[in-house]
Amino acid sequence: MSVQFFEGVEKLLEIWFSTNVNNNHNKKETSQQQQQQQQQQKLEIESKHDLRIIPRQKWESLLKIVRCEIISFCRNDSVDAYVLSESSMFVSKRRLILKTCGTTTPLQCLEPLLDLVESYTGFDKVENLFYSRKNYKRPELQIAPHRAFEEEVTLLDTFFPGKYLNQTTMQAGRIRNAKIVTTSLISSDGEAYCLGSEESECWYLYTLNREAAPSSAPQPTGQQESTDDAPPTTTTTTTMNEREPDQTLEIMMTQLDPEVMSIFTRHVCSSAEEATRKSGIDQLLPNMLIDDFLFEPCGYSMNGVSKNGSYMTIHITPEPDFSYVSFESNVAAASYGDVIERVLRCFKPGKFVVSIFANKQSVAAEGPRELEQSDDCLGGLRRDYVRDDAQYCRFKNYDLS
Ligand code: PUT
Repeated sequence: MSVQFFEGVEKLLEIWFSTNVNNNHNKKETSQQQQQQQQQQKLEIESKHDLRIIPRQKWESLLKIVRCEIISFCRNDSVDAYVLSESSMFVSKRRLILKTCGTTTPLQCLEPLLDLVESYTGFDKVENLFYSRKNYKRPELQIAPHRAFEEEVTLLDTFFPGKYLNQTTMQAGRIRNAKIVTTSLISSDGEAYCLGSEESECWYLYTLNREAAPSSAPQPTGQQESTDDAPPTTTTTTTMNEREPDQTLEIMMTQLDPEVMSIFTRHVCSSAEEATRKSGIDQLLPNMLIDDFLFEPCGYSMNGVSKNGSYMTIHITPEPDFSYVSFESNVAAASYGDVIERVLRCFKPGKFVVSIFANKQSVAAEGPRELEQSDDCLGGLRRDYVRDDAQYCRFKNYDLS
Protein backbone atom coordinates (compact mmCIF):
# COMPACT_ATOMS: atom_id res chain seq x y z
CA MET A 1 0.00 0.00 0.00
CA SER A 2 1.47 3.38 -0.94
CA VAL A 3 1.61 6.04 1.76
CA GLN A 4 0.38 9.50 0.79
CA PHE A 5 3.17 12.07 0.82
CA PHE A 6 3.05 14.86 3.41
CA GLU A 7 5.32 17.94 3.35
CA GLY A 8 6.53 18.36 6.92
CA VAL A 9 8.70 21.40 6.10
CA GLU A 10 7.06 24.51 7.53
CA LYS A 11 6.67 28.07 6.34
CA LEU A 12 7.53 30.23 9.33
CA LEU A 13 6.22 33.77 9.63
CA GLU A 14 7.15 35.94 12.61
CA ILE A 15 5.88 39.52 12.76
CA TRP A 16 6.54 42.20 15.37
CA PHE A 17 4.01 45.02 15.38
CA SER A 18 4.17 48.60 16.61
CA THR A 19 2.47 51.93 15.90
CA ASN A 20 2.97 55.17 14.04
CA VAL A 21 1.37 57.65 16.42
CA ASN A 22 0.27 61.17 15.43
CA ASN A 23 0.73 63.39 18.44
CA ASN A 24 -1.08 66.69 17.91
CA HIS A 25 0.55 69.06 20.30
CA ASN A 26 2.33 72.37 20.22
CA LYS A 27 5.89 71.55 21.08
CA LYS A 28 6.80 75.13 22.16
CA GLU A 29 3.82 75.61 24.48
CA THR A 30 3.67 72.23 26.20
CA SER A 31 3.41 72.75 29.96
CA GLN A 32 4.46 70.19 32.50
CA GLN A 33 0.79 69.38 33.18
CA GLN A 34 0.13 68.88 29.45
CA GLN A 35 3.15 66.65 29.22
CA GLN A 36 1.83 64.53 32.08
CA GLN A 37 -1.57 64.27 30.39
CA GLN A 38 0.06 63.25 27.13
CA GLN A 39 2.11 60.66 28.94
CA GLN A 40 -1.03 59.30 30.62
CA GLN A 41 -2.88 59.15 27.27
CA LYS A 42 0.05 57.39 25.70
CA LEU A 43 0.07 54.74 28.45
CA GLU A 44 -3.68 54.19 28.05
CA ILE A 45 -3.41 53.75 24.29
CA GLU A 46 -0.44 51.43 24.64
CA SER A 47 -2.33 49.15 27.03
CA LYS A 48 -4.81 48.44 24.20
CA HIS A 49 -2.01 47.48 21.82
CA ASP A 50 -2.16 43.72 22.34
CA LEU A 51 -2.64 41.04 19.68
CA ARG A 52 -4.29 38.79 22.26
CA ILE A 53 -7.46 40.92 22.25
CA ILE A 54 -8.26 39.65 18.74
CA PRO A 55 -11.18 37.21 19.14
CA ARG A 56 -10.61 33.53 18.41
CA GLN A 57 -13.32 33.52 15.74
CA LYS A 58 -11.29 36.13 13.81
CA TRP A 59 -8.18 33.94 13.96
CA GLU A 60 -10.28 31.00 12.77
CA SER A 61 -11.47 32.95 9.71
CA LEU A 62 -7.93 34.05 8.96
CA LEU A 63 -6.60 30.51 9.24
CA LYS A 64 -9.17 29.33 6.68
CA ILE A 65 -7.28 31.43 4.14
CA VAL A 66 -4.10 29.64 5.21
CA ARG A 67 -5.90 26.27 4.80
CA CYS A 68 -5.58 25.07 8.37
CA GLU A 69 -7.52 25.20 11.64
CA ILE A 70 -7.09 25.37 15.40
CA ILE A 71 -7.14 21.98 17.12
CA SER A 72 -5.88 22.84 20.61
CA PHE A 73 -5.10 25.87 22.76
CA CYS A 74 -3.24 26.81 25.92
CA ARG A 75 -2.07 30.10 27.34
CA ASN A 76 -0.24 31.85 30.13
CA ASP A 77 0.29 35.52 31.04
CA SER A 78 2.74 36.05 28.17
CA VAL A 79 1.51 34.05 25.22
CA ASP A 80 -1.53 32.37 23.64
CA ALA A 81 -0.41 29.12 22.01
CA TYR A 82 -2.50 27.36 19.37
CA VAL A 83 -1.84 23.88 17.99
CA LEU A 84 -3.04 23.89 14.38
CA SER A 85 -4.06 21.06 12.06
CA GLU A 86 -0.82 22.01 10.28
CA SER A 87 1.63 23.13 13.02
CA SER A 88 1.29 26.13 15.41
CA MET A 89 0.50 29.76 16.09
CA PHE A 90 1.77 31.88 19.01
CA VAL A 91 0.20 35.22 19.84
CA SER A 92 1.78 37.56 22.36
CA LYS A 93 1.43 41.29 22.97
CA ARG A 94 3.06 42.44 19.77
CA ARG A 95 4.57 39.31 18.22
CA LEU A 96 2.76 36.80 16.03
CA ILE A 97 4.34 33.51 15.03
CA LEU A 98 2.55 31.45 12.40
CA LYS A 99 4.23 28.18 11.51
CA THR A 100 2.44 25.97 9.01
CA CYS A 101 3.37 22.81 7.10
CA GLY A 102 1.77 20.75 4.32
CA THR A 103 0.35 22.79 1.45
CA THR A 104 -0.78 25.72 3.60
CA THR A 105 -0.65 29.27 2.26
CA PRO A 106 0.31 31.66 5.10
CA LEU A 107 1.37 34.50 2.81
CA GLN A 108 -2.13 34.58 1.31
CA CYS A 109 -3.41 35.85 4.66
CA LEU A 110 -0.92 38.70 5.01
CA GLU A 111 -3.21 41.50 3.82
CA PRO A 112 -6.27 40.44 5.90
CA LEU A 113 -3.93 39.81 8.84
CA LEU A 114 -2.49 43.34 8.78
CA ASP A 115 -6.04 44.76 8.48
CA LEU A 116 -7.29 42.60 11.34
CA VAL A 117 -4.39 43.57 13.59
CA GLU A 118 -4.82 47.28 12.89
CA SER A 119 -8.57 47.28 13.42
CA TYR A 120 -8.41 45.50 16.80
CA THR A 121 -5.15 46.68 18.29
CA GLY A 122 -4.23 49.92 16.57
CA PHE A 123 -0.90 48.43 15.52
CA ASP A 124 -0.42 50.05 12.13
CA LYS A 125 3.23 49.31 11.61
CA VAL A 126 5.16 46.13 10.93
CA GLU A 127 8.29 46.76 12.94
CA ASN A 128 9.97 43.58 11.81
CA LEU A 129 9.08 40.50 9.84
CA PHE A 130 10.82 37.18 9.32
CA TYR A 131 9.58 34.71 6.76
CA SER A 132 11.67 31.57 6.50
CA ARG A 133 11.55 27.97 5.41
CA LYS A 134 13.79 25.06 4.49
CA ASN A 135 13.68 23.77 0.91
CA TYR A 136 10.63 21.56 0.37
CA LYS A 137 10.93 17.89 -0.46
CA ARG A 138 8.16 18.19 -3.11
CA PRO A 139 7.91 21.89 -4.16
CA GLU A 140 5.69 21.03 -7.14
CA LEU A 141 2.85 20.13 -4.73
CA GLN A 142 2.72 23.61 -3.17
CA ILE A 143 0.06 26.25 -3.86
CA ALA A 144 0.89 29.79 -5.05
CA PRO A 145 2.72 31.84 -3.92
CA HIS A 146 4.61 29.05 -2.18
CA ARG A 147 5.86 27.09 -5.20
CA ALA A 148 9.14 28.99 -5.32
CA PHE A 149 10.94 31.39 -3.01
CA GLU A 150 11.13 34.01 -5.80
CA GLU A 151 7.32 33.99 -5.89
CA GLU A 152 7.10 34.40 -2.12
CA VAL A 153 9.60 37.28 -2.24
CA THR A 154 7.68 39.03 -5.02
CA LEU A 155 4.53 38.94 -2.91
CA LEU A 156 6.28 40.08 0.28
CA ASP A 157 7.94 42.96 -1.59
CA THR A 158 4.50 44.33 -2.51
CA PHE A 159 3.83 44.86 1.21
CA PHE A 160 7.16 46.51 1.94
CA PRO A 161 8.07 48.64 -1.07
CA GLY A 162 11.11 50.84 -0.98
CA LYS A 163 12.73 53.19 -3.47
CA TYR A 164 12.97 52.63 -7.23
CA LEU A 165 16.25 51.08 -8.24
CA ASN A 166 18.33 51.98 -11.23
CA GLN A 167 18.99 49.35 -13.86
CA THR A 168 22.43 48.39 -12.54
CA THR A 169 21.25 47.73 -9.01
CA MET A 170 18.18 45.92 -10.26
CA GLN A 171 20.33 43.49 -12.17
CA ALA A 172 22.14 42.60 -8.98
CA GLY A 173 19.06 40.55 -8.11
CA ARG A 174 17.00 40.16 -4.99
CA ILE A 175 18.17 37.06 -3.20
CA ARG A 176 21.50 37.26 -1.45
CA ASN A 177 24.05 34.57 -0.77
CA ALA A 178 22.53 32.57 -3.58
CA LYS A 179 21.76 32.27 -7.22
CA ILE A 180 20.95 35.78 -8.49
CA VAL A 181 17.28 36.23 -9.20
CA THR A 182 15.57 39.38 -10.43
CA THR A 183 12.01 39.55 -9.24
CA SER A 184 10.93 43.17 -9.33
CA LEU A 185 11.65 46.65 -10.64
CA ILE A 186 11.04 48.07 -7.22
CA SER A 187 13.45 47.74 -4.35
CA SER A 188 12.05 46.82 -0.99
CA ASP A 189 12.47 47.33 2.73
CA GLY A 190 12.70 43.58 2.77
CA GLU A 191 15.76 41.52 1.96
CA ALA A 192 15.78 37.97 0.65
CA TYR A 193 18.45 35.41 1.47
CA CYS A 194 19.22 31.83 0.68
CA LEU A 195 21.62 30.06 3.06
CA GLY A 196 23.10 26.74 2.06
CA SER A 197 22.99 25.24 -1.40
CA GLU A 198 19.86 25.24 -3.53
CA GLU A 199 21.22 22.08 -5.15
CA SER A 200 21.08 20.15 -1.87
CA GLU A 201 19.83 21.55 1.46
CA CYS A 202 19.05 25.21 1.93
CA TRP A 203 17.09 27.61 4.05
CA TYR A 204 15.37 30.74 2.77
CA LEU A 205 14.78 33.94 4.70
CA TYR A 206 13.00 37.19 3.99
CA THR A 207 13.37 39.91 6.63
CA LEU A 208 12.91 43.66 6.88
CA ASN A 209 16.30 44.20 8.46
CA ARG A 210 15.21 47.59 9.82
CA GLU A 211 17.09 49.70 12.31
CA ALA A 212 15.45 49.56 15.76
CA ALA A 213 14.44 52.98 17.10
CA PRO A 214 16.23 54.07 20.29
CA SER A 215 14.42 52.88 23.39
CA SER A 216 14.21 56.12 25.38
CA ALA A 217 12.60 58.67 23.06
CA PRO A 218 10.25 58.03 20.14
CA GLN A 219 11.83 58.83 16.79
CA PRO A 220 10.29 61.74 14.87
CA THR A 221 9.56 60.61 11.34
CA GLY A 222 7.86 63.73 9.99
CA GLN A 223 7.06 67.27 11.11
CA GLN A 224 4.73 69.94 9.76
CA GLU A 225 5.41 73.67 9.96
CA SER A 226 3.72 75.49 12.84
CA THR A 227 1.02 78.08 12.11
CA ASP A 228 -1.02 80.06 14.64
CA ASP A 229 -4.31 78.30 13.92
CA ALA A 230 -2.90 74.85 13.28
CA PRO A 231 -0.60 73.36 15.87
CA PRO A 232 2.25 71.34 14.45
CA THR A 233 1.73 67.63 14.06
CA THR A 234 4.66 65.53 15.12
CA THR A 235 4.57 62.03 13.72
CA THR A 236 6.45 59.68 15.97
CA THR A 237 7.18 56.03 15.63
CA THR A 238 6.39 54.32 18.89
CA THR A 239 8.25 51.08 19.28
CA MET A 240 7.32 49.54 22.59
CA ASN A 241 10.10 47.60 24.28
CA GLU A 242 11.99 47.82 21.02
CA ARG A 243 15.14 46.78 22.78
CA GLU A 244 13.72 43.68 24.44
CA PRO A 245 16.01 40.68 24.20
CA ASP A 246 15.00 38.18 21.54
CA GLN A 247 16.44 34.93 20.26
CA THR A 248 15.18 31.91 18.34
CA LEU A 249 16.66 28.45 17.94
CA GLU A 250 15.31 26.25 15.17
CA ILE A 251 16.38 22.69 14.30
CA MET A 252 14.97 21.09 11.14
CA MET A 253 15.67 17.36 10.95
CA THR A 254 15.29 14.76 8.19
CA GLN A 255 16.11 11.03 7.78
CA LEU A 256 15.03 10.28 11.32
CA ASP A 257 15.50 7.09 13.29
CA PRO A 258 12.52 4.81 12.39
CA GLU A 259 12.29 3.38 15.90
CA VAL A 260 12.00 6.85 17.43
CA MET A 261 9.50 7.84 14.73
CA SER A 262 7.30 4.82 15.51
CA ILE A 263 6.52 6.45 18.88
CA PHE A 264 4.52 9.07 17.00
CA THR A 265 2.03 6.58 15.58
CA ARG A 266 -1.30 5.40 17.04
CA HIS A 267 0.04 1.89 16.59
CA VAL A 268 2.63 2.40 19.34
CA CYS A 269 1.12 5.16 21.52
CA SER A 270 -2.52 5.60 22.39
CA SER A 271 -2.22 9.26 23.43
CA ALA A 272 -0.14 12.36 22.82
CA GLU A 273 0.90 12.40 26.50
CA GLU A 274 2.29 8.88 26.14
CA ALA A 275 4.29 9.89 23.03
CA THR A 276 5.59 12.99 24.80
CA ARG A 277 6.84 10.95 27.76
CA LYS A 278 8.12 7.95 25.84
CA SER A 279 10.16 10.07 23.43
CA GLY A 280 11.60 12.31 26.18
CA ILE A 281 10.12 15.48 24.66
CA ASP A 282 8.97 16.43 28.17
CA GLN A 283 12.64 16.51 29.27
CA LEU A 284 13.98 18.75 26.50
CA LEU A 285 13.31 22.08 28.20
CA PRO A 286 12.38 22.56 31.87
CA ASN A 287 9.19 24.17 33.20
CA MET A 288 7.12 24.05 30.05
CA LEU A 289 3.35 23.67 30.16
CA ILE A 290 2.81 21.20 27.32
CA ASP A 291 -0.14 21.03 24.94
CA ASP A 292 0.36 18.01 22.65
CA PHE A 293 -1.57 16.25 19.91
CA LEU A 294 -1.14 12.81 18.32
CA PHE A 295 -2.71 12.56 14.86
CA GLU A 296 -4.51 9.55 13.36
CA PRO A 297 -2.89 7.28 12.13
CA CYS A 298 0.41 9.09 12.82
CA GLY A 299 2.03 12.50 13.25
CA TYR A 300 2.55 14.67 16.29
CA SER A 301 2.52 18.35 17.30
CA MET A 302 3.21 20.07 20.58
CA ASN A 303 3.45 23.57 22.00
CA GLY A 304 5.14 24.36 25.30
CA VAL A 305 4.87 27.66 27.16
CA SER A 306 6.76 28.70 30.26
CA LYS A 307 5.91 31.35 32.84
CA ASN A 308 8.88 33.50 31.83
CA GLY A 309 7.35 33.97 28.38
CA SER A 310 9.36 31.47 26.38
CA TYR A 311 7.81 28.88 24.11
CA MET A 312 8.82 25.68 22.36
CA THR A 313 7.15 23.84 19.53
CA ILE A 314 7.79 20.46 17.90
CA HIS A 315 6.16 18.96 14.81
CA ILE A 316 6.73 15.42 13.61
CA THR A 317 6.03 13.72 10.28
CA PRO A 318 7.14 10.15 11.11
CA GLU A 319 6.64 8.28 7.81
CA PRO A 320 10.02 6.69 6.88
CA ASP A 321 9.95 7.84 3.23
CA PHE A 322 9.63 11.50 4.12
CA SER A 323 10.30 11.77 7.86
CA TYR A 324 10.73 15.30 9.18
CA VAL A 325 10.91 16.85 12.66
CA SER A 326 11.15 20.51 13.57
CA PHE A 327 12.08 21.97 16.94
CA GLU A 328 11.81 25.68 17.69
CA SER A 329 12.15 27.73 20.86
CA ASN A 330 12.92 31.25 21.98
CA VAL A 331 14.36 30.02 25.27
CA ALA A 332 17.27 32.26 26.26
CA ALA A 333 20.68 30.61 26.69
CA ALA A 334 24.24 31.89 26.54
CA SER A 335 25.08 28.75 24.58
CA TYR A 336 22.74 26.34 22.82
CA GLY A 337 25.04 23.30 22.80
CA ASP A 338 23.13 21.42 25.50
CA VAL A 339 19.71 22.01 23.98
CA ILE A 340 20.86 21.06 20.47
CA GLU A 341 22.51 17.90 21.81
CA ARG A 342 19.38 16.90 23.76
CA VAL A 343 17.17 17.43 20.70
CA LEU A 344 19.51 15.38 18.46
CA ARG A 345 19.72 12.55 21.02
CA CYS A 346 15.93 12.54 21.28
CA PHE A 347 15.14 12.27 17.54
CA LYS A 348 18.38 10.86 16.05
CA PRO A 349 18.20 12.55 12.64
CA GLY A 350 20.46 11.54 9.76
CA LYS A 351 20.64 15.17 8.66
CA PHE A 352 19.68 18.50 10.19
CA VAL A 353 19.77 22.26 9.68
CA VAL A 354 20.10 24.59 12.69
CA SER A 355 19.41 28.30 12.77
CA ILE A 356 20.02 30.70 15.64
CA PHE A 357 18.81 34.31 15.64
CA ALA A 358 19.79 36.64 18.49
CA ASN A 359 19.69 40.38 18.97
CA LYS A 360 22.29 42.40 20.88
CA GLN A 361 20.15 42.55 24.01
CA SER A 362 19.91 38.77 24.20
CA VAL A 363 22.03 36.58 26.48
CA ALA A 364 22.35 34.48 23.30
CA ALA A 365 24.01 37.37 21.43
CA GLU A 366 27.13 35.26 20.86
CA GLY A 367 25.10 32.17 19.91
CA PRO A 368 25.08 32.69 16.12
CA ARG A 369 28.84 33.32 15.98
CA GLU A 370 29.55 30.32 18.17
CA LEU A 371 27.35 28.09 16.00
CA GLU A 372 29.09 29.19 12.83
CA GLN A 373 32.62 28.87 14.20
CA SER A 374 32.67 25.64 16.11
CA ASP A 375 31.18 22.18 16.32
CA ASP A 376 31.10 22.44 20.12
CA CYS A 377 27.39 23.16 19.91
CA LEU A 378 26.95 19.45 19.16
CA GLY A 379 28.55 18.56 22.49
CA GLY A 380 29.18 14.81 22.77
CA LEU A 381 27.72 14.31 19.29
CA ARG A 382 30.32 16.38 17.46
CA ARG A 383 31.98 13.26 16.01
CA ASP A 384 28.70 11.75 14.86
CA TYR A 385 27.93 14.41 12.30
CA VAL A 386 29.86 16.09 9.48
CA ARG A 387 29.11 19.75 8.89
CA ASP A 388 28.46 20.51 5.22
CA ASP A 389 27.98 24.22 5.46
CA ALA A 390 27.89 27.18 7.85
CA GLN A 391 26.86 30.76 7.19
CA TYR A 392 26.71 33.78 9.40
CA CYS A 393 24.74 36.98 8.70
CA ARG A 394 24.76 40.28 10.56
CA PHE A 395 21.52 42.19 10.21
CA LYS A 396 20.78 45.60 11.72
CA ASN A 397 19.24 44.16 14.86
CA TYR A 398 19.95 40.46 14.76
CA ASP A 399 22.82 38.11 14.12
CA LEU A 400 21.98 34.82 12.44
CA SER A 401 23.77 31.56 11.80
N1 PUT B 1 11.90 32.80 12.89
C1 PUT B 1 12.56 34.05 12.96
C2 PUT B 1 13.04 34.34 14.30
C3 PUT B 1 13.52 35.74 14.42
C4 PUT B 1 13.92 36.14 15.79
N2 PUT B 1 12.92 35.98 16.74
